[in-house]
Amino acid sequence: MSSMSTSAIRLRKKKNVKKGIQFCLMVCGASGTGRTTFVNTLCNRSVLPGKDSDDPSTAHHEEGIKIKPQTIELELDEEGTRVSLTVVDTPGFGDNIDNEACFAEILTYLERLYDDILAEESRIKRNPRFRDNRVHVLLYFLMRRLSPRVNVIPVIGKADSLTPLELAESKKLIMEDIEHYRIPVYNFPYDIEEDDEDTVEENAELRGLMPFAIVGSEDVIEVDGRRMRARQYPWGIVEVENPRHSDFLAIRSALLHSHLADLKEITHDFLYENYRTEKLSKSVDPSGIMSASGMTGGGMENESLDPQSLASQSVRLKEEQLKREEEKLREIEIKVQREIESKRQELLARESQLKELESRMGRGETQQQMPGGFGGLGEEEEAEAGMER
Ligand SMILES: Nc1nc2c(ncn2[C@@H]2O[C@H](COP(=O)(O)OP(=O)(O)OP(=O)(O)O)[C@@H](O)[C@H]2O)c(=O)[nH]1
Ligand SMILES: [Mg+2]
Repeated sequence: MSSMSTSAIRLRKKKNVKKGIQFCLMVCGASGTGRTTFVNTLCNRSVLPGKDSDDPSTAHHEEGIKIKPQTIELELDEEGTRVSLTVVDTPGFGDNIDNEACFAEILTYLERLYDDILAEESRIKRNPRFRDNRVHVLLYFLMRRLSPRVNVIPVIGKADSLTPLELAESKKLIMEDIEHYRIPVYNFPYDIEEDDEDTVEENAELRGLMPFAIVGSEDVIEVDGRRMRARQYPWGIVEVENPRHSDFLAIRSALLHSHLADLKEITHDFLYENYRTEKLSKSVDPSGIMSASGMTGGGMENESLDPQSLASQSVRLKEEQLKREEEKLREIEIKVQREIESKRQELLARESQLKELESRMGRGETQQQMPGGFGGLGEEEEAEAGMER
């Protein structure tokens, strides 16, 4: 899916230069895990404000989660490729004793944006200023509950606080958990047969890095005459963009260059499409299709919600919906045909009555006409008329 011909890439670039391509990233994780610093490092400027230190008198209050979208324009390279990036921060996530409400709120947020698109799509006259705010990727880990609605990429924040051995071990354990619990994550999908060699190699490499080790910094430091984002410690310097220190470069180029289009495509073609089908089939038939397809609340835990199964589920739901609509149409058609047939019979009867009346009039039997005009003659009157003749 992420393979693209060079001319397509060139064309996309050309388009993007003119008009910033729109992309939305959500960052999710407990307080202090480095979300703000990562976003500011990614955008190379202060997008999200730092946190004021907690007031000890209120620090124990559970504030719940706040969902804060913010849009900035980014110029990516010397060619002037622009991205209109919306960053959605989720302060307060995971800070409560019971975090159920956080998941529910994020889910409601993701679904509300899908509902906005659904409503916009069904308008007769589209709003030219409508902005698609759907979230294309969510950065954090172990987000099984949210995966059916958004591309999730697992990351380890503040990776420099782990020794290389600890980091390798953490990565291994997290991937084992993801596999064991079959948590659907965006795993840089590729097809060895269909995709070109470069795409396969690039995606396999990115998949191998998961979960991405992230180091962020608000400071720009001069190292060997070059100014760079880095973290300075008494014992040395951690360079954000040094692949030996962190996977920041890999995740940045995946998000803002190589996989931006793919993340948007999956959001629209699978995640949103699946939501749309669920929603529409719910409104067509609230009786049981959702529970049958395993896509209701509990269905979120469904183990096979990778893009492929989402797609086939979506197709199946659509087929079922179409079948029901076809049946309804067929019923209406039969009803209409019956009505037409009965009207035709009625008309034929009237026509023959009319003909008979005309022939009688021709024979001067007009006085036998019924008082009601073309009401026709009953059997009795007909018999009477026959007797008079
Ligand atoms: N060692 C290290 N520290 C980091 C890194 N990124 C951020 N920090 C530090 O971790 C602390 C919290 O970082 P923030 O970016 O504010 O974390 P946050 O997730 O936005 O936290 P809240 O907004 O409070 O929920 C700050 O002191 C940062 O300097 C990193 O990559 N490595
Ligand atoms: Mg923050």
